[in-house]
Amino acid sequence: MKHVRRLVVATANRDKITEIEALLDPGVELLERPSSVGEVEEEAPDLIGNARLKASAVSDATGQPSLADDTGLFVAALGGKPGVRSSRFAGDAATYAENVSALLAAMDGRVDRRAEFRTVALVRFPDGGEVWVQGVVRGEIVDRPRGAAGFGYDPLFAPDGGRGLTFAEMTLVEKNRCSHRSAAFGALAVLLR
Ligand code: ITT
Repeated sequence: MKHVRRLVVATANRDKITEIEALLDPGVELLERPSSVGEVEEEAPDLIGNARLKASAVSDATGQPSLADDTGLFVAALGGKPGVRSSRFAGDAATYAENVSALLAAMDGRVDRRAEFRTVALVRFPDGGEVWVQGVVRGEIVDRPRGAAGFGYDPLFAPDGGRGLTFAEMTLVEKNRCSHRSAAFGALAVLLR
């Protein structure tokens, strides 16, 4: 639909950017988020809304197309939590380790361990146009953290078809072959070619 070569990245999370860099077409250059754009309050009720808030703030400030990734872990037994509040499950400014502990505690004794990661990847153009896609991976919450790779909830999430390994027990290349983020960015690449 639009042939895009350069995108200003709207996410501030370095761990997500590392995965995105490996997923984008080599012909697409990612430009750093300008420090003049302050932190954007993620107050929308869904991933698309938050992705749009982040990308609009950056494309408005730079006059360039901007790329946002908004991701959440949706756990069936918790009615979809932590969901859009995944970064703040254990409280504002929670660390990854605190969120992992809070999720393990919330899952204590639960038989239904089904969960899914969802990523919305959204590109906002300076004229206000946008394209977005969603990638989903289903799996389950394991009963103790396993693995040291990845970030966030990776030590607790074993994707379906992943030989029982958690994302944190996979290399970046393995995670990027089957993750929510790779599904989203694969679909986005087709739209931007
Ligand atoms: P930005 O707002 O700067 O994009 P963020 O960390 O707030 O960064 P998200 O709202 O998209 O990003 O993600 C919410 C949380 O979900 C994030 O802090 C991680 O704890 C977790 N998360 C996101 N992607 C993940 C992944 O691939 N594996 C494990 N956890 C992930």
